[in-house]
Amino acid sequence: MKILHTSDWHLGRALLGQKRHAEFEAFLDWLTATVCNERVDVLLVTGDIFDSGTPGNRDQQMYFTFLARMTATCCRHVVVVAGNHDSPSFLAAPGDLLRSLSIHVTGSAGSPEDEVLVLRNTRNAPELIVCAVPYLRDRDIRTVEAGESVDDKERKLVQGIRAHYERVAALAVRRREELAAEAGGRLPIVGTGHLFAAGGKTVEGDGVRELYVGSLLHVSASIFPKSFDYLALGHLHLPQTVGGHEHIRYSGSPLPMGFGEAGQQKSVCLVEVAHDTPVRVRLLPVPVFRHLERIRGDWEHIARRIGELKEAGSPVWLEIVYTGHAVMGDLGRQVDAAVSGSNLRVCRTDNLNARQAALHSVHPGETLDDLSVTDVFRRCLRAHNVPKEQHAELLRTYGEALAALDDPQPHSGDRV
Ligand SMILES: [Mn+2]
Repeated sequence: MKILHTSDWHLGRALLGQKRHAEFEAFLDWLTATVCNERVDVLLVTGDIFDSGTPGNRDQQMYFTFLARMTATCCRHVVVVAGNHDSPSFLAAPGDLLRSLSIHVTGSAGSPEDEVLVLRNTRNAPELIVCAVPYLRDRDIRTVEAGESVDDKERKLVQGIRAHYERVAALAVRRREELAAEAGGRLPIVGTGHLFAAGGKTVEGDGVRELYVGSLLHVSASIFPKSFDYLALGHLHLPQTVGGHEHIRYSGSPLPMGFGEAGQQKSVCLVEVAHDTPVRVRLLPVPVFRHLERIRGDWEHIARRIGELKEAGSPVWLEIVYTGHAVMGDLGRQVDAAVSGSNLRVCRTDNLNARQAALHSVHPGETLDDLSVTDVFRRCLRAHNVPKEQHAELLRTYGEALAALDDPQPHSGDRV
């Protein structure tokens, strides 16, 4: 039996204000084709289907259209669990309707009976048990007591998560025993989850949000039941195993969520389970639907790279991070001029030089009152490592700005 595990679609998420509908649609088309080509029997989507608890109409349409297309493929069952970005009640609202199409949705944690699914083949024989555990919210697993410390809170959260998995796994094992004769062998058990496992890798700007307010809770792989043949996790956006276990995995997000992830290979997990052999996992690389690139460096480097990309003619989305020493007050305009006439799109320019702290260089015992405004400006130039040859010109311009401020005659318009 073949299971395809994916998570963290974040339908509706924009990238620095740029809508990404075309990419999401391309991904769902690719996923549909992959399910057919690989003859997938079960699809698991382990949380963060939507980026928001109140997804837009177009995002909802994309999701339901995809599910409708799944019912017309070889894929017999779809299991969807909510992540921390999803609204549990929104996701679960069409649950009864979807169940009639063999699409199982778990919004929030409830009784183990609701989460332990027995999936049956076309001959109505049991073929797989899925423990469809969603993101476990604080209120679902922990009772709050007055005066508890942060440590108490974390300990109770971990205990709550462990206890929930133990209860669900115990029921799954019981079901397996009950169904052994009917199934004609040992039924595989697959679990799901949406949480931060200890040792997990993230990258800056990948949009992974803290799970429990005021707590950096990471759970160790040891809390997961040994009876799971495979555990399909969501939440982290880089594909990875947990604690060196091949059968405990994050599929990762199919699209890079930020420029920090640009160039990372994205994938979904194709899991083959059989009655008596260990699972086999193959990563299927997700094609790049939109090239993202961060260009970081001095102006010479930025201009050269923009030139190369222009020549290649590919429609890349760019983030420009200027780190040069020379002051570039008009970075935005320079970048616009460099990309004009191409199909490059600049999503953000960041001038690190201009942002870097200017007033680090106050000496001990010295206050701003001891310095003239021109002294402060000179120190800014030094703190930014502005080349000496630019100083005279910058001091003169600064002097003009000061003179304008001292001028009692208001200039045309407002000065605020
Ligand atoms: Mn996520």
